[in-house]
Amino acid sequence: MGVIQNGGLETGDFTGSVIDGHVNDPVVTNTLSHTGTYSALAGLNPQQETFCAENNNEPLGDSSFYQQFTVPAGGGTLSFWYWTCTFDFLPRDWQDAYVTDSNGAILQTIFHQCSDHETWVQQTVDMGPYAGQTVRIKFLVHQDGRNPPSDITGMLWTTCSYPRHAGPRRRLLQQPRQRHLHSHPHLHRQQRQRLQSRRDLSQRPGRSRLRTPDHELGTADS
Ligand SMILES: [Ca+2]
Repeated sequence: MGVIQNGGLETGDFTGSVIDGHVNDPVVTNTLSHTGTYSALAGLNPQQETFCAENNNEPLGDSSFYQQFTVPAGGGTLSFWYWTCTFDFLPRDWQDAYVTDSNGAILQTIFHQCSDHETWVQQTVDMGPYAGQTVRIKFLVHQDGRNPPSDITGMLWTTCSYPRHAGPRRRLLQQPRQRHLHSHPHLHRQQRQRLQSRRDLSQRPGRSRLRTPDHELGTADS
């Protein structure tokens, strides 16, 4: 299980996330999915059945939601897909994605735009700068309520993935260990074999122990 909960919205609701921008409330919808059935929609006006169309019912305000999680020690890369629609442009309406701290203060603006992709776009975020921190990934759509003519803006979000054990952490732990083994030429043959067999064990899938305690290597010269 990854760090992000319900990343594909497949519960059909916002389980794992918090809605904090209520104009209008984001919704989980099966109108347009990437993989699976559902995606989350911020902005537009789904409460009045307006989806990517000009119906003179654009609200004025922010529609947003976030998910809070603790970034693993190895950082890693967060990935998500989004889909945008607009009849407006900056600086009147916008579609934003942020990394914030646990108080909601913005640490990084992933994007700030008013785009009309009308196709799924993948976005990745390097979480290395936030290793070990509790942060939020947040999605926000602002609409300026200009009617008529309505120039409405929205964004869908889905399929957010972020494995708990990111690749860089595993590599960082293995590299020093291998150097350590080869830097001890005076190890007895039995000790070398024992260490080699432990390394083989540690590389089996599902094995979590990645390093031998230093004291087990410390008998080489005695
Ligand atoms: Ca607008």
